[in-house]
Amino acid sequence: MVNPLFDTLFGQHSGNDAVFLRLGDGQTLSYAAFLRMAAQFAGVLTTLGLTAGDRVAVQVSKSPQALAVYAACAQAGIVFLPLNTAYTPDEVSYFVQNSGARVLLCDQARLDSLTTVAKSCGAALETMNDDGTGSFCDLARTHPETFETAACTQDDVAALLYTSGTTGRSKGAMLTQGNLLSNAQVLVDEWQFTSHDVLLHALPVFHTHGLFVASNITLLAGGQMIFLSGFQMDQVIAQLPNATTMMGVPTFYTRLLGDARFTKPLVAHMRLFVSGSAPLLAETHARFQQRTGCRILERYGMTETNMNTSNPYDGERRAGTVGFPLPGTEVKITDSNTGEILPQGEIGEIEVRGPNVFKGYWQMPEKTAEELREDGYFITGDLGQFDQDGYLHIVGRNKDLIISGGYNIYPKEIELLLNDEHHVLESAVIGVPHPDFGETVVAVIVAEAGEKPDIDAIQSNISKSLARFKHPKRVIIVPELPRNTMGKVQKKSLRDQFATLFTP
Ligand code: MCA
Ligand code: AMP
Repeated sequence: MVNPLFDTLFGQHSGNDAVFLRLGDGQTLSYAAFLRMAAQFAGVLTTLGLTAGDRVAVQVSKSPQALAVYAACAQAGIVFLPLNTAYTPDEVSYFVQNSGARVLLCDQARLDSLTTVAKSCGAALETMNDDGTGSFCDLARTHPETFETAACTQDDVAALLYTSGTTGRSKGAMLTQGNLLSNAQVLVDEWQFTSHDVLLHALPVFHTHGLFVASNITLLAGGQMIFLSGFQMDQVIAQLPNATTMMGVPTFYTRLLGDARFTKPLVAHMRLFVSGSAPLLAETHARFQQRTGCRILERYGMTETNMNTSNPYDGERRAGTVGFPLPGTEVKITDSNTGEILPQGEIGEIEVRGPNVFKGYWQMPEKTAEELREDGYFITGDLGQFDQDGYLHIVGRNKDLIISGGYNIYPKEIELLLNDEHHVLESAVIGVPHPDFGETVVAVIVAEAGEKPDIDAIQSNISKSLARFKHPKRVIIVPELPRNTMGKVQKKSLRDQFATLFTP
């Protein structure tokens, strides 16, 4: 095989006129047409001077073209670096600079704000809009619809996905062809995907869930995706009758349960609903079953590892658990201090090892060594325990992380900005329960003696640097932060104090 990822996921469909993508407006795109577009994109990237191993940063709205850039990168051996469309130019600047991306692709609407970023990072800036227009797409039309697939090995890096850290800045997780492929193969088998499946795809395609889990599985199985630009309730309700499966973050399912049109007859034909990226409350699981008769299948993954565990397709899907280790993936629960394996039933650090586990962080050997053991186990930062039947329960986090609507938010990043604000002495950013997003961001600040920080000004300053989903939904001034005897801020105490800000 010349290029395992491309040949297995994409190349197998060459000349296949079957439908791959169904769009919200009723248009369809065949596998063959998708591959012709990808070949043209690979041609453009090569003409722009990129060769195997180079990075292309992509901050574009969801569209078939956006997904075809991923295919083009795979075909040309180029490293795909997708970016959340909510990121501000400040945030994008870091990713482009850190990765050394030679090309930055963006929507026309962001061209002005990203011109300086691209220039200062030495990257070529091209545009790609979700309607197929833009400078990159124009260039593509001048290229042949075939491209000679670059030779790659399973160990070659296929994608660089940035994930924030509890200290300092984001780290680029290097995912190899083998990481992506092995996980897709396991999940197709475990979740019984076939060419008859039609996946309702309302997730973004810049994170593991929508990009790799959903798309790679469909590609491997040769099925179809109803490819919506995002989670818009009317469209989801309208398209559910045409789908056989759906994947989502818990917010999708709580929102569906809040809509009276979401009924048992509407989804009676559906064979599978998958949830992940954030904890699905056992209560949501139960309400979903009551409403639809279906039990959601919850699984557990990370950017660095793809999917690690899953509830069974056949067999009991146990609410409040993330199921069993996937075939080929080992999961152990260890003592956070000693790294020793703990007896069954005890709570400890979740560590995982397998072909799904990433190669390391881009140009950060020390960070890699801190989290990826020499024997291949990755220390996830999640706390869990196995029950008597072998189901994994995630019971907490050993990392200071907030997950809002499936997006990860690292408090440290926000605290650093808050601490620089006028009249702010110090701050603590916490996640509190939220009915829609699961958790949401609250900033607790202490004012300098005798001063009164201007909260509106603080919010406005933060919005210049950070993506909207990271903005504190509330900024609260307190006289002092709770600390333990060692002087460490007790975030648990703050979380308890503000637990009911958004929920009764
Ligand atoms: C949008 N907003 C958010 C979020 N999304 N705020 C906090 N958290 C969010 N997740 C902001 C908007 O900017 C807007 O701000 C306001 O909230 C309401 O927007 P709304 O239109 O309701 O939101 P939406 O566009 O419907 O988006 C909500 C969403 C979306 C559909 C839940 O966030 C989403 O698609 N999440 C999926 C994330 C995902 O794919 N995660 C997988 C990561 P304002 O109105 O104030 O301007 S991969 C991963 O975690 C691992 C590997 C795994 O296991 O899968
Ligand atoms: P990310 O960095 O976006 O890859 O997010 C990975 C994190 O999401 C994990 O370390 C977990 O904390 C969390 N996560 C993913 N799936 C689940 C799940 N089913 N239940 C609880 N947490 C989850």
